Amino acid sequence: MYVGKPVKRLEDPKFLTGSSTYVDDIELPGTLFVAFLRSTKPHAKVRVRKSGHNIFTGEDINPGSDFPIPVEEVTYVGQPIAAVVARDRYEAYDLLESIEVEYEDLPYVIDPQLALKNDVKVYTKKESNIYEYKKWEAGNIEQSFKEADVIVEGELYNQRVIANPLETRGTLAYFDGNRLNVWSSTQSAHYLRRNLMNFLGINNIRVIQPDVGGAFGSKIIAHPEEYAVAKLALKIRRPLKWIPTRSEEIQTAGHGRDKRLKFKVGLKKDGTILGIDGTLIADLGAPYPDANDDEIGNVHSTVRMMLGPYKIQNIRIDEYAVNTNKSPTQSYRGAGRPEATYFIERIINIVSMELGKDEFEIREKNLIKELPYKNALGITYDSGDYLTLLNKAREYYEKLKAETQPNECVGSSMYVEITGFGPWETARIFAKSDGKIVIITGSGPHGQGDGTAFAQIVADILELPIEDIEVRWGDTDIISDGIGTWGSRTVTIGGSAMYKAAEELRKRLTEIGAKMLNADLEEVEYKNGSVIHKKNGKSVTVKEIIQNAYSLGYSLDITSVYNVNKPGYTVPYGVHLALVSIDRETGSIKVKKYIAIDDVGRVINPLLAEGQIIGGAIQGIAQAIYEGAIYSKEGYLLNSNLTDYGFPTAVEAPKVEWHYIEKGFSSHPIGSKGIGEAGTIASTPAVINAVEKCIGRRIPNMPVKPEEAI
Ligand code: MCN
Ligand code: MO
Repeated sequence: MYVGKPVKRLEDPKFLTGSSTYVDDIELPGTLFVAFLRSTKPHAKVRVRKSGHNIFTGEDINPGSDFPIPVEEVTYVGQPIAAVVARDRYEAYDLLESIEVEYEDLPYVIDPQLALKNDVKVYTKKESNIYEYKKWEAGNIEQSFKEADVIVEGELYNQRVIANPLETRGTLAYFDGNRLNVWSSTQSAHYLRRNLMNFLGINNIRVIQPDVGGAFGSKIIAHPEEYAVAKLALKIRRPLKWIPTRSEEIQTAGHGRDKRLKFKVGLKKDGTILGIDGTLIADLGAPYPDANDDEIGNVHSTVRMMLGPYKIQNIRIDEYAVNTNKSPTQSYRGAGRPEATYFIERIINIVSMELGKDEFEIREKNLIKELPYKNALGITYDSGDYLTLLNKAREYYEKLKAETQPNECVGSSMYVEITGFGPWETARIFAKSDGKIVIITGSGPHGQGDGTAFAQIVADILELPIEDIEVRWGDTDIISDGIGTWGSRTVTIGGSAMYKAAEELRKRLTEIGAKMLNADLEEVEYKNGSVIHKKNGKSVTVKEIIQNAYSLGYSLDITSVYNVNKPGYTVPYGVHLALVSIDRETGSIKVKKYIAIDDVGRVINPLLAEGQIIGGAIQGIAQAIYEGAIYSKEGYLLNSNLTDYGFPTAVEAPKVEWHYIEKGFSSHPIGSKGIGEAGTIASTPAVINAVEKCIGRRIPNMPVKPEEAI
């Protein structure tokens, strides 16, 4: 059995030996380089002077519309407004400087709370800045507040952070006279293909996802530049490559979170939470349909998961999702759930400080103890044992507390989150004549290691050594359709599709084996990679079966689709702990130790899962104490480079210890739940809660500044 074991990543040899291939490594003869001119105004009427045949504007790409490239009106600094095509990137960036642009300034609004007033329009062609107002209500909040002994109020801001994967976005597009070929640093080849088909109005498109150096949600949607490069490739008929600079990347892609909650919570003296009343303001940044549609789903997740693992029956949230003249926000690791967990777990800490009680006591008092459970806003928590995990975590918490020195505190957070989204995923499996089994996923892993997990699953079903399995993905030509890698869905949903395809292949191999043994199906069994006659003991190996399949009239090429039943997600949970040390003279904060205890159902590969927790935790720790997009009043991102933007490195990384229990399996055949985002979701509040305890004052904003920690 491979499932459950720490199998080393099959992906790694090529990365470790430097033989991986990212978009920028692909060289096609005659490639031209594309660069984008970007708006220097937060809001303006714009006119780009076309002073050469190699300068292209919105009119060339999307005539008559401001999307994806504006023809008339820009709405944020950094928005692409024209493209140049040149022999190389140096010539391209030089050419950008020669373009003349006329701006006619329009009033702009940077602060979402001001934008809500609608005094200044973010985009003159939109009636209101409010993208969505929604009232969420369950139970009876007024009544619950009447019954409360204590009411605690506050405001919490989950700031705008930037995904910043090591590899920026990037696209190479080439129309070969027959079809459009697009190599892109994306989280899904098939999803990008669908987007390009819609935009370009042609179907003959092949999308290839080469090796991708991280994405963290920022490469789900198609960005304006990806649409533009594809369109220009059709016009110019030369291979076109676009690779943004790091600053362009930080300025314009992967912005996430940016949600503010004003809350009132009603409590009994014993810590029972009766109800939460609040106003949520989500800053969507500038209008861009792909990003805004993506982010609004995350806003809903924030509200619906804000009840955490607690049986709170009364809630009322006024949700405002509002546009501003800043870069659009979009999915960023956790996509709405980090904000939800942040809000509820910060409330738990604040309340425990107000009542003078231990936070674990408050948690236990309010904890959901029987599952499945439907929360007041309709989210079903499918399985697990929250109390057992909480108690186990409490032991680690006490141990960590015993280790603390002066000016050190232990913070904690407990999360539930939604993962493993449907509605479906595909898997293809085929046998090669050399006896190797090729498996292909319709999803798009980009660093997580799902390929290794898929090979483990298939090797177990076919009872073959993992070395016999070859894993592929990331090309719309090799599998008919697919969804992608996000929402911590890939191993659970993509893995279930693999499971289904492998079972089907095993059945077919057994059938062919029986034929070769001149036996009925009931007379044989599949075992250890062979089909064996139960009575006479004769057997044929998978390799022999593969070599005879075609002459016996069988194809060994199967594509399976795995469909997800309602509710269409599965809910892991866990408790994370951060031991934080503060230098009260300099205000410097360090996370010294980090312990995570999770239940993600069946752990397919503990090495991969632990890696996700380590990386995720560091990302979330960085949000608490290092990161944040800083905008000037005039709408300029002030920290759009790696010197100014707090980016965690190994130096800042604490030792992360990971423990897991397997109490809450999902209903999917492989029993797993997602873990790809859990670290990011749980760590931020754990760290802030620790800092808050140490300095004894409420922390409304992140990252915590040194002057606030003295
Ligand atoms: N795993 C496991 N057992 C489980 C759950 C997961 O062994 N019960 C393993 C899987 O085999 C896989 C990894 O953990 O290797 C993550 O699996 P899963 O939770 O299914 O998440 P996805 O593969 O769908 O990854 C998406 C998730 C998201 S949404 C973001 S954002 C994110 C993340 O993964 N972006 C990442 N982790 C990232 N890691 C890297 N290196 N780069 C990114 O861009
Ligand atoms: Mo994601």
